[in-house]
Amino acid sequence: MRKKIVITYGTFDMFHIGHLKLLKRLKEIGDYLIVGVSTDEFNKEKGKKTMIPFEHRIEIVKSIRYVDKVIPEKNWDQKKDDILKYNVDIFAMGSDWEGKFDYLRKYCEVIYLERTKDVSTTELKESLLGINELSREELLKAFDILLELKKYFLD
Ligand code: C2G
Repeated sequence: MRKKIVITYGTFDMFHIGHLKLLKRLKEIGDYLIVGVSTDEFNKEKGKKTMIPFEHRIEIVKSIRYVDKVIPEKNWDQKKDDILKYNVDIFAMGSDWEGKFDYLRKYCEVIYLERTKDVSTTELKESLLGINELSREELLKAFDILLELKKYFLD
């Protein structure tokens, strides 16, 4: 029986449980999962700043047990060609993209799966930056105390 082929696309920056759950669910839906990973150049076009370079992001996605094939996602328009080239049965994205790719229904089934709540690359980045901010403030406070101590004991 012919394998049911599923395709999805994404940046997969700072790979997290939301990405993993999506890929896991997609592999449960089909038999063969292709993932298009956005190149750094395409992310610039998407206006998306990534922490992790493309070569690392695609390597990580390739090593996920649910993923059978990875391809670079270089532009918005390659989806139709990819769907035809790889005989894709289902195009799937997380629900934040609901409706955005319905035009692909001409070529294959299009589904949108519920996004995993409370986790996103943006939140991860903000919490990391938050820690960074905190340490800068803490450092400045510590320097002030050290200066006071120096004045008191050494001057
Ligand atoms: N996702 C999810 N749950 C999250 C975060 C992301 O289900 N908490 C899903 C998104 O809906 C998307 C996939 O994981 O289907 C990859 O997310 P991103 O890396 O943020 O992808 P994005 O930058 O939205 O690029 O042409 C399509 C674009 O390349 C999608």
